[in-house]
Amino acid sequence: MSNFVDYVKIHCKSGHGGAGSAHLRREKYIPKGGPDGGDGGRGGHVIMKGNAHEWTLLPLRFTRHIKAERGHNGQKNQLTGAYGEDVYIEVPIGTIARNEEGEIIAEIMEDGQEIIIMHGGKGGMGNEHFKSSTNQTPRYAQPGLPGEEGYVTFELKLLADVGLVGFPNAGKSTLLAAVSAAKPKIADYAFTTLTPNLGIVDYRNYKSFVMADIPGIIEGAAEGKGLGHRFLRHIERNSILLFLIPADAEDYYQEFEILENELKKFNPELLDKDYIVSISKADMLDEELKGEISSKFPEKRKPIFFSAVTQEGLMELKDAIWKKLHG
Ligand SMILES: Nc1nc2c(ncn2[C@@H]2O[C@H](COP(=O)(O)OP(=O)(O)OP(=O)(O)O)[C@@H](O)[C@H]2O)c(=O)[nH]1
Ligand SMILES: [Mg+2]
Repeated sequence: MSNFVDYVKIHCKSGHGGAGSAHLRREKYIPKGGPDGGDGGRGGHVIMKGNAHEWTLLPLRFTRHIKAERGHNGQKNQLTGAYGEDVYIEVPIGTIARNEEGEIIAEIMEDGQEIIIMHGGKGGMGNEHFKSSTNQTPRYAQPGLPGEEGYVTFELKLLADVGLVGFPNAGKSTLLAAVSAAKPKIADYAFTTLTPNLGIVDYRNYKSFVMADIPGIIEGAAEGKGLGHRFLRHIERNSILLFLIPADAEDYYQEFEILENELKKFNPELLDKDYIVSISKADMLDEELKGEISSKFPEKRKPIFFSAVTQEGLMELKDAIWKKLHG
């Protein structure tokens, strides 16, 4: 799978309501024609709709404006104006929409689900409604009401089974590339990965799970340092986390604690998830060093050593992930 567009901002506008009609009936043989102006139609809504066949927000990437149709005006003979046509924004399941204040206004949970994110303006009432004993021929009708308008941000959180957490250069993308068909960019500089990548990992006997490679997290990420903050939210929904500490780390346990701390600061619930600790690039270590590193971690956090380059430990890693996912 390719890169993930996870976030688009679109200016949305629902339709203005159609105006009511102020028409007065005038017919040859009816001397005093009364008001017969119909109501204006409602403006079109802007509707967000779940589509299980979409996996990314990519189709919306170049959409800047979305506008629903204006309601049609009321007409004579008490004809109500037609509704403005609604516009649908089709999104993958799990997409949320936020208003300009950043508040969540909608979340799509299932296929076909529709949520109106901007209501079309109400149509105005025709003059017929304003007829009274003192005014039999009102020449007044209501205008339609304006629709709503503003920027809406659509955001898709990755729905992955396991999320990779590590400093830049820890080898996250290399691992994803080694265990799935994904082809993330790999390089020996920090922040190679700028947007998350997803890959499907085949496991014994035609089973599989989804792994998400996200940009590296650095100290201070929760406060907005580096890219971390923007992407930490991608792991909110991953069911388990895999921490990667590279074999060339300066202080293995400290690096693990920094990562843990950033996640906790961002959202303490993240650490309620099950997680696995691993040491990547294990081809750089001999058995003695492995023993030494292992001894630095508490019993229930003993790391799994693996190398994406030599494939050492990959099966053990997958077994451990599967066990956490499916007990
Ligand atoms: N020796 C060795 N080198 C590795 C291994 N895995 C990754 N590397 C190297 O480590 C460097 C960083 O790898 P990436 O996979 O790009 O690291 P990342 O964690 O995705 O980095 P960011 O995207 O910047 O967060 C690259 O030069 C890789 O070739 C491994 O198993 N063994
Ligand atoms: Mg990467």
